Amino acid sequence: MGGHLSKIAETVFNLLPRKLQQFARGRLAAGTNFKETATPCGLSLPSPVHATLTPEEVGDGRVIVVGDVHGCPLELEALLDKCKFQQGVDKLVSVGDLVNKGEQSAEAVHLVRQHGGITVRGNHDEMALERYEMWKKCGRLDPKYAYLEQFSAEDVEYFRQMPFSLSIPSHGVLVVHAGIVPGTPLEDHLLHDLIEMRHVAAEGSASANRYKALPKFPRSAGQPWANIYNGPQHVIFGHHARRRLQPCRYATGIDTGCVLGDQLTAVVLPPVSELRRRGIASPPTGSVTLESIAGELISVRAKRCYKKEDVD
Ligand SMILES: [Mn+2]
Repeated sequence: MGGHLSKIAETVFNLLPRKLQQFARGRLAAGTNFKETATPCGLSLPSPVHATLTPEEVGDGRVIVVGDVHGCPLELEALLDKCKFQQGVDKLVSVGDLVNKGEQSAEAVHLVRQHGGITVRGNHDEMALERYEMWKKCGRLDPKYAYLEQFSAEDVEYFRQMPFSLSIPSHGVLVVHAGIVPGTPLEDHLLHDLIEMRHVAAEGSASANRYKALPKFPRSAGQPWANIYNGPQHVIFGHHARRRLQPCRYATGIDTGCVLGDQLTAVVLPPVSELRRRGIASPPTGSVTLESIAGELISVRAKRCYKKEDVD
């Protein structure tokens, strides 16, 4: 299962039209050992593709991981206030989808950058970057993406360099936008799956414990990946607003539908000194639950409903 694509096949693949590449990527199984040379929208890969927030960078501050902001800077500001975010001490991390759906996408980006935030790439960030590059190439800007006119050169570079995952070894945490396929090493994932997947299905015999990410269309059965994921890292993710908070054992989904008028949620990870005080090793051993690293959920209510409930 999961054949290895030869160098020639890889070259041929990269010559295919972008839309066809996207379609094919959505249908390749994770773990096919296929080295991607572009992002799912055919853009340049960020460097690194998979980033790490080192213990030195974490220092003795908290790490505050916020859910899908989707152009709602007022709620993000309120959430950081409620968390008593300390600039220069705490680290801000976003699970991605800073833009679209809400009314203040550019302001949301500026607010995250002002706080020195690291954003893990979401499908909407990827789409926004694609529209930007198209605009610069063809001179036409999709009116839905008019906010891109407010982007500075630094904002654009920030988007180009958004990693597809962020590992935080001090707390045994991995942040991705959408999810990971249980049992598949991070490096073997299709980038498309990391920013798009919601459900997985078993592959092969039931006892093999192998899974594959299911495409969004056609809508198919399967189960939310976080229900069967069992570590070792605790995965913090967004993307699945319809399910709101997903407090699974080894993964926590924090897209609580702010733009839909519900809540914006953060996972607050305590400083390393606090872990020590509680007798918790850093890095933690074994499979990490939110409780085992004293992670805390903090939410604020949306000021209003900016967009009607939908499926993506
Ligand atoms: Mn998303």
